[in-house]
Amino acid sequence: MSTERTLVLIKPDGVKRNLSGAILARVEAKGYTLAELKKVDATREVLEEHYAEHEGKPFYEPLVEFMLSGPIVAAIFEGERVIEGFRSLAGTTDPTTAAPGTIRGDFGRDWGTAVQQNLVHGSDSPESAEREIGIWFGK
Ligand code: DAT
Ligand code: MG
Repeated sequence: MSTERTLVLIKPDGVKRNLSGAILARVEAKGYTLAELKKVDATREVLEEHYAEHEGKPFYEPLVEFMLSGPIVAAIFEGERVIEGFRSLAGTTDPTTAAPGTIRGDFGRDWGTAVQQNLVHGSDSPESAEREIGIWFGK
C-alpha cells in the first residue's frame, strides 16, 4: 500500500450549480486529504492536453466546449488508494444511470445537451494522475 495523489475537477456544471462544497465535503468525509485547491478558467490548450486520449471521438469537441463554458474547481486529494476511491465516489460516467449514493448518481442527470454534464473528473490511474496534476498544477 502506498499513498497516492489524484486530480479531481469539479466541472463547470458543478460550479454553476453551487455544488463545489457538497462535492468536496464528500471526498473529505471519506477520509481523503485536500492537498491543493483552486478555481480556474481553463484554457483550450490545457483542456486539449487533459483530454488528449479522447481527441477524434465524436464527443471530444462538445466536451472541450463544455469545459470552457465556466470556471472549474481543481483539487489534488491524497490518501491510500485515493484514485480508485474517488472514482467510486464519483460513480459511472453517465449520470443518468450512475448509482444513487455517488456524486454523479445523486446530483447529475442528462439535461438534453450534447455532452454529458457529469459534474466531476477523477484520474483513472497513477500515471494519469501524475500527468494530469502536472497539467493543472505544474508539478
Ligand atoms: P470518465 O470521466 O468517467 O473517466 P471518460 O474518460 O471515458 O469518462 O470520458 C471523459 C468525459 O467525456 C466524460 O466524463 C464525459 C464525456 N464523455 C465520455 N463518453 C461520452 C459519450 N459517449 N458521449 C458524450 N460524452 C462523453
Ligand atoms: Mg476519464
